Order: sequence, then structure tokens, then C-alpha cells
Amino acid sequence: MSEATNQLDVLVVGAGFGGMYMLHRARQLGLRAQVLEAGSDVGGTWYWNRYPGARCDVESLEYSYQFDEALQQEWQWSERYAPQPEILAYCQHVAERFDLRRDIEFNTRVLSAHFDEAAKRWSVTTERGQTFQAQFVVMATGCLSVPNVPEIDGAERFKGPIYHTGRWPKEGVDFTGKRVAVLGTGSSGIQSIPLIAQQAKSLTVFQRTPNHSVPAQNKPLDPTLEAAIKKNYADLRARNAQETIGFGARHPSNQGSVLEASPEEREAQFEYHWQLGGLLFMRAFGDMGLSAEANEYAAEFIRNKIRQKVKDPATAAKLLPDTAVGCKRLCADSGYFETFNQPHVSLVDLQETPLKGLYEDGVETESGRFEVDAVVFATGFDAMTGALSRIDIRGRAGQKLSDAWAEGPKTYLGLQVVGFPNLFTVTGPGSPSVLTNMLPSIEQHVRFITDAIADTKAAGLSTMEAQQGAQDAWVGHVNEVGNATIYPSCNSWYVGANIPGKPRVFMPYLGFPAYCEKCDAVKAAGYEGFERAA
Ligand code: NA7
Repeated sequence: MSEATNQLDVLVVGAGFGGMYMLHRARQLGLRAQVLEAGSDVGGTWYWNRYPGARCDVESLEYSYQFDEALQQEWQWSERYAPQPEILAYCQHVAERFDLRRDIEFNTRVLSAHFDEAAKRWSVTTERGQTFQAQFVVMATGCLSVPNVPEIDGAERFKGPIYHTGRWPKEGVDFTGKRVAVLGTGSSGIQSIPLIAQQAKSLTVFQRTPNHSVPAQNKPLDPTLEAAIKKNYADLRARNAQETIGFGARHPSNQGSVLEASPEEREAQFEYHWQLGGLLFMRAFGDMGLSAEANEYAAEFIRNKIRQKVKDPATAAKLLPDTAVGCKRLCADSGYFETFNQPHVSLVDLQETPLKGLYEDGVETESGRFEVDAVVFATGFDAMTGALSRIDIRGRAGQKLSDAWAEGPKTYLGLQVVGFPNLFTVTGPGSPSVLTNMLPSIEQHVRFITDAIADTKAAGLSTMEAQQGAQDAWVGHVNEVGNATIYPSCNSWYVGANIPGKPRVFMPYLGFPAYCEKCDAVKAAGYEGFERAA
């Protein structure tokens, strides 16, 4: 190992949006940083999720970095909601513009990170047999980066190819003339199913839980709108920073109560926000996210839309969700429900006829066998903690992070964990992350972390570590805020319910502006709640 790699100030794991900005900002502050990335290029989520129809559910002009004015002026998006290849191209553009690749080692999966208490440094090993020493380690490993590949009986016997949406082959897949099965009807399934149906000879969708989806209303980006936003980008960014979810400030948000609205007013607001599209539907009424009773009106509105769209009443009935709108992340689709009107597309309800497994020629449920040529798992991710739990992370006295989190993740501000000095997480559990526009959340975390590292070093101190009292209070607060909403009310990946055996804990923090203010106050008070030592 060269002396330089031994003298890293900061080692960053992951070269998605978090890791790339972390590297750029660390360099700006004069820190010696190195990024390790498992993939062969930058992009993170947008590197891996190449399935047909993969697209962001936050508008392109808002789902982008804002730290550099020239960057946000020069990049041109083609659609209201950017497709995966374009977001990946944007990531590659950023890597080139800021000359990031020279400090990123690709095809390098991190195996372990151990803290040496005597040396006050982290030792990080990789699958390629390398060891890196660094004073600080930043896990920019993503919230949805470890695919959930369900353990299904007989998978090894199936003769055809099995794909996971989150690990889609770079060269793409041609389903022309094939009989295809898709398992899973979350965002990835709902986005890919209409496109797979366009190619496949037949498509059978296996649904465990019906999901809410609102048409994305995607369209080519209006150049007049783009010019108007770019004229004063800072204004839109500042207004978004005041939004609980960190985006959408351009669109009206009705703070009124569903319960107090007349039937006509209710219908009008829901219809207006349905036409706005996708996640913006959640802005129809202020109490939709707070009260189950209020939410039920939104749920019934969506069920009626599904009944209108799907011609066969029996299929429509299977597609009707009975969960609160938003408790699983609301999906944004382009023709999902209409796909079931096509004669070669069918739906199997796994609640009625549970899955038995795969066999040589297809999928088997309790109602019988379905012969297919290819299987697509759109079965999601081990979210929020999955990437961290797959690295052997050990802090003080050899304590394992997986032990510290045995009952669910516990952090201070989603940034640090007691007992793991100088280890930071970008958009970790306990921070707003997945309940917000990820880009501003990532930038806010990276600013906090890089400032904290630079300030700690400038003060002649060696370590920074969350304190127990501060962490306990923060965990309690995150739970209290989450439990006052409808969000923990169903079996979503927000609560880890999609992974067998995972402790049920509502992991993200709801409330982007309040969170940013808290971080600013913590920093202004000399990193209150963190202990910094020589
Ligand atoms: P999701 O939203 O977790 O959806 C996964 C889907 O797969 C969902 O319908 C699951 O049913 C289903 N699933 C998971 N495991 C199984 C098994 N074992 N058998 C049958 N069906 C199963 O993941 P996505 O990739 O679609 O989206 C993740 C996020 O990415 C999304 O929220 C956006 O933020 C972008 P379930 O509902 O658990 O019954």
C-alpha cells in the first residue's frame, strides 16, 4: 500500500450522488479523500436500476445537484421525469466535470471497516484484498442498494433466466416472443410492467399486495418552464427547502382537511392533484398523511380510478389497495393499470393463491402452474440498513454495528452511531432521506459531514462521536414523529417489513426543514450531542 492511501483523511464508500459530492466537497476543504465503489462506474441507484421504464418520481429540474450554479445551468433534461439512462449520463457528466474518477476505485466492494482505538483510525478492507487506513469513514452506500431476492423454493430448478430489477443487465433484455412472469408490484414493477408487456408474448404479474399508483403525467420538458426556473434556480431551491419533502414547491399544496371539505371540494382537490401526477397527489389535503380517516377518502378516490381504468371487474377488484395511501411509497406510473386490459396480460393474486415456488418451466402457486420463459423479480430492496449490515463494521471494543442495531437502527441524526467514532452515514436511518427529494438531503448531509471533519481537524482534535443521551433522545423523537402519521401503518420497506426477520422500526425521519434547522443548531452549538476528543 502506498503511503498516500495510508494517510487518508476520509474514505468514502459508494460513488452515487452521495459519494460523488462527498469527494468533491472533501477536496474543496483540502481533505485527502478516496472513494471505493462496487460498480464499474459512478451513479449508484441509477447505475444498477436499468430495468425498462426506470425513472425518477421527483421532477428532473428538482432531482439534481444545486451546489454548483454552472452545473445546474448547463445540464438539460429532456423530460419532466428523467429516465434512468439520462440520470446516469448526468452522474457521468458530474464525474467528468469535477474530475472525480481519479479518486474513485471501481469494481471494489468493501468487506469490513474496523476502528483501531489506539491509532484512532479506521482500517477498511475490500474484496480485492486491499486495506485502506483513514481517519474518517463515510458510508454513502445508499438507501435502496441491496436487492431483496426472495428465497423461493425451486428457483435453482427454473430453466430460464431470472432477473432482478435492481441488478438489470447492462446490455438490456429482449423479451420479444417470450412468456414472462413479474413478481412484485412496487414502484419497480409498476414502472417496468407496461414496457415488458409491450415486448412479451404473454405477461403474468404475481401480486402479493396491491399498490396505490397515480399517473406520473410525464411529458417532454417544456423549454419555457426550464428557462423560467433556470433564470432564478436559487429561488426554487430555497422554496423547496421549506417543503416537508424537499420538493414540489412549484405546485399548490392544499393544507385544508379532507374531513372538513364538502364532497365537491374533496373531488375537485383530488382530481386536480391526480392531474398534477405522481407523488404530488399527496398535496391534495393537509391531513392525508396524518389521519387514517382522512386518508381513506384519498384511498377510495384512487380505487375508483382503478375501477374506471381496468375493464375486467374481477381483475380490477384484485388491484384495489386496502392500505393507507402513502404508507408504502406512492407509485408514479405510465399506463400501469391499463396494461391489464391487454389480452396477453394477466394478474395472479398471491393473497388468494399463495406462491409455492418456481419449477423447471415456470411459477407455481396453490392454484396451479404458470409456464414462462423468464422471471423478473421486482421485489425491492433491503432498504436503509441493508448495505451497512453487509459490511463487517466494528467500532470501539470490537463492537459490531449489526449487534448495536439488532433491535433496529439507532443513530444520532442519521449521521452517527454511539461507539463508532469518525464513522458517518449519508442519509442514514433516522434522517429524512427517502421521505424527501434525495438530492438536497444528500447535499445537506455531505455539507454537515465535511464541515464536521474539517472543524474537528482544525481544532486539533482526533475523534467525533455521537453521545448516548443525544442518540436516545433523537431515536425517541424520530419514533414519536413517525407514529403520529399514517406512514408506519402498513408492511412497507420503510419499516423493514419486506425482509423476513428484520426488526419492525420506522426508519426515516419525517420533516426536512425541521431536520436541517436541528443540524444547523447542533453545529452552531459546537456539535452539540457529539463528543469531540484529542
Ligand atoms: P418495493 O416497493 O419494496 O416493492 C417490492 C414488491 O415486491 C412489493 O409488491 C412486494 O410485495 C413484492 N414482494 C417482495 N417480496 C416478495 C415475495 N417474497 N413474494 C412475492 N412478492 C414479494 O420495491 P421497488 O423496487 O418496487 O421500489 C422500491 C423503491 O424504489 C420505491 O419505493 C421508490 O422509492 C423507488 P409486498 O408489498 O411486500 O407484499
